Amino acid sequence: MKLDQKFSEQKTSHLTLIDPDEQKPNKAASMALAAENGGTDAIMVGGSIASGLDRLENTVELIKDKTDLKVVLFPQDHSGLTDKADAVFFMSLLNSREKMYISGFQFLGAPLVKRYGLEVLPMAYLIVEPGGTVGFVGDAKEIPRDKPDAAVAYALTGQYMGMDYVYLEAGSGAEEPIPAKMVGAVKENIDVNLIIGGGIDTPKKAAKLSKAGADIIVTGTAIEEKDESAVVKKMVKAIKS
Ligand code: 1GP
Repeated sequence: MKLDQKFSEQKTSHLTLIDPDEQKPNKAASMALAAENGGTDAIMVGGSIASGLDRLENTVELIKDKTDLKVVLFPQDHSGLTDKADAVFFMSLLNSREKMYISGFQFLGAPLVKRYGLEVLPMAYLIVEPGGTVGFVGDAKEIPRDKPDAAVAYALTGQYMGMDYVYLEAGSGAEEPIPAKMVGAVKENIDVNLIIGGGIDTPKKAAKLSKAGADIIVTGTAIEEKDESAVVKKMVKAIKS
């Protein structure tokens, strides 16, 4: 089944983010296996800093060897692409000040996406304060946490440009995730899938954001730090019940 179909059919989905730069491929694969045992729906592979093609490809290949999960790329630029994956979030960082993050790296990567035959999931990527590393790297004009209307306007911009996914990103390891009020306001106004990530490190936070309207919850840091399978199991239970 295509990932897009899976995401549309499920009430709330859970994605586990693995940054190939953070650990060796065999460790990444065992994290993915633990996440699969915990009930995650797919693995996202990517990060703010390029990992190198060898590391990226080995990571994706080993994850696919060890699990039955689909791998969706979450590329920082065209160097985050590989034909070993199943799909790609073809993303534009709409609130970047740097045009390379809006359409430049996409221009460089699009022919590769076509040649690799990846399932394409078009996404509007929006950075909200504090934004973390990705806000800095992506030269984002971060959406203020107390301005849900600005998030709604950007999310609608993405939808009207034809994107099927809107991702509100607080930044990996953010102290607090996207405010529930902002999630609710965006959900109320868009008709496409809403992805929420950054700083979701407890099942309670995940449940709150799912209740507020997130269609997909992304967690990364939480499984890097604790017993992966148990953490994912609790997160998944919290968002799907
Ligand atoms: C980062 O939103 C993701 O792009 C995940 O964030 O590492 O805080 O879970 P965390």
